Amino acid sequence: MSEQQFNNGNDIENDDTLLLERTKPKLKKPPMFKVIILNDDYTPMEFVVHILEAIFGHNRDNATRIMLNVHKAGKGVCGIYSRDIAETKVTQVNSYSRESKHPLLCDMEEV
Ligand code: TYC
Repeated sequence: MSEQQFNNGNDIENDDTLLLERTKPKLKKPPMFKVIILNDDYTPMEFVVHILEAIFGHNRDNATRIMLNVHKAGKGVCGIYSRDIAETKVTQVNSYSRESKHPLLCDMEEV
């Protein structure tokens, strides 16, 4: 087969080189995930603030603001992470809440 038959029309050619250029970039950006905390009627506000500080790294003012927003709106974003980190945080929150006998739940959704 001649070199010409490999050329899809997007290539740059001269006498002795053939540079194959991709039409699409090969790598897609990895998806990112929002970690969402859900309101309930029983988990103490202080426990939610503690979770937001200890697991998501928020300072006390931001943790309190996020907690109060979830209390009013029903749910809210704790942070945005790669799939693995988001899954780990969701497991940490749900395990710690269950161990502490609080019904607090957390989930993730793709951005
Ligand atoms: N609604 C809870 C209360 O009144 C507080 C709370 C806030 C619980 C946020 C969960 O994700 C939550 N004690």
